[in-house]
Amino acid sequence: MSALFPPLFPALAAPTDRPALRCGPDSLSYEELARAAGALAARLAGSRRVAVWAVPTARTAVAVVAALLAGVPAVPLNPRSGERELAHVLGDSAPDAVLAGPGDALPAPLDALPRIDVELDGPGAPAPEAVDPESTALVVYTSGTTGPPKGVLLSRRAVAASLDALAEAWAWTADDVLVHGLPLFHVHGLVLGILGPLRRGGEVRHLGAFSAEGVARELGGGGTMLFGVPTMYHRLADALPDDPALAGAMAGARLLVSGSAALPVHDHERIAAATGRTVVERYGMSETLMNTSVRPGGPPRPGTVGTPLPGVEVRLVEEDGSVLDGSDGETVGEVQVRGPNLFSGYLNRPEATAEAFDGGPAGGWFRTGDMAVRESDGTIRLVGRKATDLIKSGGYKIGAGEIENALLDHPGVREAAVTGEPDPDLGERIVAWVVPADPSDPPADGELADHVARLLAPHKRPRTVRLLDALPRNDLGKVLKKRLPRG
Ligand code: MCA
Ligand code: AMP
Repeated sequence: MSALFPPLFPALAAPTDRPALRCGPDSLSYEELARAAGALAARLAGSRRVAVWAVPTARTAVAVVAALLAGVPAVPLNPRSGERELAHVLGDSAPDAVLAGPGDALPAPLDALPRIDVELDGPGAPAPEAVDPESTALVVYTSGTTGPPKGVLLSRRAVAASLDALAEAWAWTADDVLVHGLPLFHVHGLVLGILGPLRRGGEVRHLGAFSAEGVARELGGGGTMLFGVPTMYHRLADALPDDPALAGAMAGARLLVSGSAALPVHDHERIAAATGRTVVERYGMSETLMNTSVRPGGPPRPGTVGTPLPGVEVRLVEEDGSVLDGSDGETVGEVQVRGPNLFSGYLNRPEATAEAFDGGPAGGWFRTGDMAVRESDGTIRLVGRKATDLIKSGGYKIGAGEIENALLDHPGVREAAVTGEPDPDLGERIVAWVVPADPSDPPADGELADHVARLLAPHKRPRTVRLLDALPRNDLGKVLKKRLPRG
């Protein structure tokens, strides 16, 4: 059976005392990880689906690995989820239990679920991993333009295929030591940042929280690779001129990788000037895992996301449905993707799943909604998104509609529209345009941000609130966001 279904983590099948992961005060070798995750996997056997309280700790990694060993789909929860977002994710995914560290305080909606404490030691022998590759490994929630976030079903096949394609493109091996400080409830931090090194049999050092000091310490102390979102590289670029230790550590790394949003050319240049190193950009999505990457060692291509990864087909499709065959660097088309890296569908959303593919989820092309051109050498350059109501802030994808609905639930708000504006640190910042219920007594500074953070999540809070007498609308009453005054 295991010959038919190769394990996701070969290094856990025959574990050694090589380091596997380190996060804050906790570190685990492959033997220790196999014992801890094996013991927990045995307790999960027979569960339909489990939630994981995805704080940035070693216990989160143990919990997810245990679920994967047991063949039980894991739903990582943002530990900063507000009450509405958490209720939605729990209602939609209906987990049997929540896995959390013994010391973690869980909010009330989780009281209704059995809690399973994640321990870092355990007697367990590694669970035999013989699970159908098409079965769901993870359910990751991601925002759309309207409505609450959708659960993306990621199969074991997709996870394995995408991580192996990256390994080939980046020559990523068991000798690599990955450093990052990404959140563990999205694809970037969890799939690439935790499952990636563990699949290779290498090491991951998670910073707990991102900081330039942490990057300097861990990259300077044996780290070989760094993963981050552009906001993190922007902050590193700011710190570099006054921090020779950071510059030395980054200069010594084998690979610096940025993704989740575009890294501005100016930040590429600042990092290259201070470290002599080029940041490699790769392009992915929760639904597709990784699609393209600039190849290390090849010519630096700031502003592009490189060429398709092994096994991934990428095409650009024009408005009228015709497939672009040229590479003139000018004609814009929607990026559509096909390959073993694709998700299996949205949980409980057959219509949204069908709409997302040209040709259906089985073997069809996934419509990313990203717009791009193809350069003469085949590299893809992303130039925008089809939906203006999707905002990328700090590398998080955030739907304007979700925030507008939350704002409209505040008693001080009569009308609301949300847009993204360029921001040098976050890429885009969320701006709320609000018509107050009582113009003589509008909501106080910070009140609407707190309200959105409490209902949804802090990263979805508006960073700027602009008060208006009325929103610009067309004859049918639709808000014309393009007519909002520039800030
Ligand atoms: C501030 N805070 C609040 C409020 N205001 N909390 C509650 N209510 C408020 N009104 C708190 C925050 O929780 C946080 O607490 C602190 O103040 C700072 O928050 P914030 O300003 O949001 O953080 P930041 O410093 O701006 O964060 C920047 C960041 C972050 C670290 C770059 O945006 C980040 O981690 N981004 C990564 C996103 C990511 O991984 N995306 C991948 C998805 P405290 O200080 O205690 O934390 S994309 C993906 O997966 C695809 C596949 C791909 O291609 O990668
Ligand atoms: P998410 O749904 O949160 O996984 O975000 C996926 C989106 O992030 C993609 O559709 C792109 O718009 C964006 N993205 C990811 N990587 C890059 C990149 N290297 N450059 C520009 N945009 C990116």
